[in-house]
Parts: sequence; C-alpha cells; structure tokens
Amino acid sequence: MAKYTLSYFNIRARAEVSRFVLAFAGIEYEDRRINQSDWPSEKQSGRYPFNRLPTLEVDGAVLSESCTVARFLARKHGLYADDALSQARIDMVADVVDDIYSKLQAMFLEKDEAKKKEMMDKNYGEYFPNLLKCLEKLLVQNQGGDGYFVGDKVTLADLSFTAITYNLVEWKSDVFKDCPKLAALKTRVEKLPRIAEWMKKRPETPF
Ligand SMILES: N[C@@H](CCC(=O)N[C@@H](CS)C(=O)NCC(=O)O)C(=O)O
Repeated sequence: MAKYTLSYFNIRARAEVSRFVLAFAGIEYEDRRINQSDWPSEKQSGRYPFNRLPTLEVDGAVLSESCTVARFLARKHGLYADDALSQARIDMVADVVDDIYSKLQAMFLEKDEAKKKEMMDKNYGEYFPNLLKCLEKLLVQNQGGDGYFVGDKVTLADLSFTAITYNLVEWKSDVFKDCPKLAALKTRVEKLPRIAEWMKKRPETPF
C-alpha cells in the first residue's frame, strides 16, 4: 500500500475533499498541517511543485492542485467511475464545487470589510444560489435525487459537494433552503460510518 502525506494548512478548505476520500476509503495517511508562520520558509524549500498547498506525496512523487489530488485518490480507491461519461459527470460536480470554493476563498482573504460585504452579497444573493439550484437539478436527474450524483454509489462528486458545505453554511446557515435534495445528500454522506468517524475526530478549524 502506498504511503501518503497530505500537506496543507490547519484548515478544511481545499484539502478536505481529499481527507474525505481517504477517510471513506479507510486509508491511513499523514495529515500534515503546516503552521502559517512556518509557511514562508516551507515555500522556499522546493518541496511543493507550485509553491502552494495542498500537496500529496506518494511513492516519491509530489502532486499539487487540490482537484488533481482528490481525483487521483478517488481513482485509486474506488470513488470514481469506470466509463468516461460517468467520470466526466463526476468531474462536472467537482469542478463547479471548486469554482464555489474559489469565491469563498476570495471572501475569506479579503481584508477590506466593505469589499467583503459586497462580495458576500453578490455570492450569496446570486452566484451560490444559482449554482446550488443547478446542482440540485443534476442530483434529481439521478434516482430522483434520493441517491448520489452519479450511478448508484458514493463517488468523488458527493464527497466534493459535502466537504464544501461547512464553509458555505458558516456565512449563511440557510444557504440550502431551496435545495432540499442537496441538504438530504449532505446528511446521507455525513451518516456514512467512516465519514461520521472522520468528522468526529477532525480538528476544529475556522475554515
Ligand atoms: N488551484 C490551487 C490553488 C492553491 C492555493 O491557492 N493554495 C493556497 C491555500 S488554499 C496557498 O497555497 N496559499 C499560500 C501561498 O500561495 O503562498 C488548488 O486547488 O490547489
């Protein structure tokens, strides 16, 4: 079995989907959390391909880009699909979740309070509800929305979506009020025994 080291800051954010995949698959790994104060010197070390986090070290290789890392782990551990069309449908969800995440990250990093409020109003007023409604529609197209995004088992798509929900609700607790099937999917995923176990033991972090 390959030995994995997942490096990131001590937050959920862009690494949480990979942590969900590893938890669901029951894989042991090093969950390496780097202090912000150590990052400037770490960044100079040459250890990280794009001088950014997260990264996954495996079998002497270092992978960067959160979606690439999550997809690699999902492929290796049975959370992807066999046919190209289903794989693309999984990617569609994971990639739109990444777009949502980019907006959240920009809001999180914004220091100017007036600009932050403007971003929040725009994202929570229009951008997020529109994409969440589209995700809800996509979910409903598969087994009436009472199963998973693709096929009849959990895939990277469901874990990508669920992993980001905690960041979305932090700023607006009723963000899923018009998306009952998405809200139910989140609950379904949280009840999967290994995900429930991970959520109980994962560090409490602000983001
Ligand atoms: N597209 C990249 C974005 C990576 C990224 O922006 N990483 C941030 C943390 S979320 C980072 O490393 N920031 C520190 C820096 O750039 O020095 C991914 O998904 O991995």
